[in-house]
Amino acid sequence: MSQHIEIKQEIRRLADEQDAIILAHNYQPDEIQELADITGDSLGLSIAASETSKKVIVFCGVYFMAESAAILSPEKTVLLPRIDAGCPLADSITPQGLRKFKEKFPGVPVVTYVNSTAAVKAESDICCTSANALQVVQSLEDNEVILTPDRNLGQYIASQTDKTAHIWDGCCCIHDELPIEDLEICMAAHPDAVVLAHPECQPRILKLADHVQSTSGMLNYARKSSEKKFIIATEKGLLYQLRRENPDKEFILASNRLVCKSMKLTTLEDVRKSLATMKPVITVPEEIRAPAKKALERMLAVPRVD
Ligand code: CIZ
Repeated sequence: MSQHIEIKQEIRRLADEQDAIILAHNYQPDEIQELADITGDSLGLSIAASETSKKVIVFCGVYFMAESAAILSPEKTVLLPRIDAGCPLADSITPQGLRKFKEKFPGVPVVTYVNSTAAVKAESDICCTSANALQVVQSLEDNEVILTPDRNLGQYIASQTDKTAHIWDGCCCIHDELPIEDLEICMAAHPDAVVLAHPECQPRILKLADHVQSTSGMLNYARKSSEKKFIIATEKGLLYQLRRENPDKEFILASNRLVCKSMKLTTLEDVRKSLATMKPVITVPEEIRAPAKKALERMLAVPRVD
């Protein structure tokens, strides 16, 4: 414990020295979220990164998130303490794969979830998050859309709109593989709990949920709700913020399988080392950054509803 205090003090000293802000995604380990200046979802953090006056962004999350920060803030130094923190969902689609998919549906706009690489965003017309996907799709005049890369989010959005959706077959294995039996056991043990599920879960899980929400949506919902007990069907890390913000409420993880190894890679020592060495720096080549930024900015012009 005293070791934690010392390393946190050292990180704070280095952050001041380097003029750095530390951002942590909602799925990061508890001690990283505790250390961070700001916690949030990937888009919220990238917006915070673009608005800060700090010169250095330490992004505790996975690769595509640091890329989004670099897309929106090319003048800042973006550090990703664990260069090996990837995202299987983002890796489920390549720019070449998307180009081929687009050829099947000429002229149909591509809506790409922010959980994607910069190169895939660059091939897209507009981005979306799990919090604003429906608003983004509805904001388009077209009656047909291509939704990438998450098939569960795609199917959920398609079920909420009259538009024809062509959906890429990717998924977040953590959400997709949530066993329905685990949720059912949890619901039977806590019949008085409200079930909040992330739209990256399979449709059969979403059918059992009282509300389908992004991570920021779940945080808002729990904050405002007069209910006292919640079953949470998303990555375990979100429980840290939910419990911190709502000490009078109970939060139960729907399954102990809801743990993303990539999200849990970052340690305090990684953050310390990253600030001490100013590595690894994440940059996005300009020919990818400019069109990817366009897709992100087009999304940012659509009002965000949580
Ligand atoms: O976009 C994000 O940050 C993720 C991974 C999930 C969410 O719902 O916020």
